[in-house]
Amino acid sequence: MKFGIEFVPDSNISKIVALTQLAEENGFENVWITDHYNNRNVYATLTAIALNTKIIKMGTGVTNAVLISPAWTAAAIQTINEISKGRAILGIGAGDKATFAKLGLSFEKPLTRIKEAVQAIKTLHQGKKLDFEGSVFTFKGAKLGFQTPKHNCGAMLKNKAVKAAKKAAKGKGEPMVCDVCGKPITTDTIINKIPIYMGAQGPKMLALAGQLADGVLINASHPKDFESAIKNIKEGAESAGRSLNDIDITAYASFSADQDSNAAKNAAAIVVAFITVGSPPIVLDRHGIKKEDVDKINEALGKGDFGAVAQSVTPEMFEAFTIAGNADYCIERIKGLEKIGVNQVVVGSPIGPDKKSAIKYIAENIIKPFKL
Ligand code: F42
Repeated sequence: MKFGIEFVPDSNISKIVALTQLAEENGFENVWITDHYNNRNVYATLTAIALNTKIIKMGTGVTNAVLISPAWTAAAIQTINEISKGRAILGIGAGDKATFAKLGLSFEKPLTRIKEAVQAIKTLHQGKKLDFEGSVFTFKGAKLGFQTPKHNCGAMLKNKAVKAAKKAAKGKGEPMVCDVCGKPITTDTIINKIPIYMGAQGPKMLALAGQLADGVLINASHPKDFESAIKNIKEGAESAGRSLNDIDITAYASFSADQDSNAAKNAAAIVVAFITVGSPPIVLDRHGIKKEDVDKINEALGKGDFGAVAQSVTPEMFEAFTIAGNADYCIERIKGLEKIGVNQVVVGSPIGPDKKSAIKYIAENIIKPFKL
């Protein structure tokens, strides 16, 4: 099991950087930064993280292809890959419908849009010229002006190593030797690729991720929601001649840990309330959540009474939409996810009653036991 952490850049970037450094020191492998137009910019945040960390991998969690052209996204994440010395991951999804309405943008053909965007970004990352006429995007000879090639051992490569490999492939001269693994750098051992993860919930989007993506970020925390999701991903993967093992299945979960279970739950109550009211009836039914209980939350939200909102969250809602409790409880929940095929847990909002203490608590009492 891998552990990642999510931050929403709704506070000063220096604070996000400090929390990421703490996560890095404490064994989290990935940091994911959410992307909404009204928060600090995701790439500015990732730049600051890249310059101030050493090993943690970093991704957009997730950007979209409605507000931003795939060509712009391809260059932006490749820039982060260069600054971070090969640690970037692209997370991309259909985007937030409610936000787009505020910006006067339409949300047409989300599935087709993401499919074309991911294909375009892959081509651009390979350094190829993009000539493409799709039903959403058209590209006429677009090409990125820079590359971030890696050796297959993970080491970043300089241009002269790539040039030498190309010449050697034509029988002109010898390839250079990698400083890190000591093996020759040949055209066969050069990787021009940034992992692409798709944010997905719907059956078709999950299947598309199975066909195209290196990983899927699924906004859920209960095994019941992953059972059908993994089935959809598997179908998509198999239709493209891939295996489920090729895809990093990630639980992008609301999480709240503290040695005091009640404190952990209280910290998660508002997040759970928002997930509940935003969930379709099919998901509410799956978890036995009654309509009248959801109505109580909506009523309290309408009055702006957040105390009543938190009080209205039922045990079924906590169970369905968050992993909140002490370490023993969280470990049991993560084991349940692992059993059905989840490979990565992203510890998302609220993380705990106090983010700093929660990161240390999770590292010591949850990540360590998993790594033993
Ligand atoms: N959104 C953000 O804007 N910012 C974030 O930081 C963010 C983070 C995030 C993290 C994890 C995650 O899973 C999602 C996240 N999201 C974030 C939300 C994400 O951007 C998507 O909105 C979210 O994943 C919803 O996607 P979905 O998988 O439910 O897909 C929607 C669009 C859907 O309706 N899917 C249907 C399905 O079955 O999967 C397919 C719909 C379809 O087939 N459409 C046709 C087509 O061509 O697209 C057209 C149909 C027609 O009639 O027009």
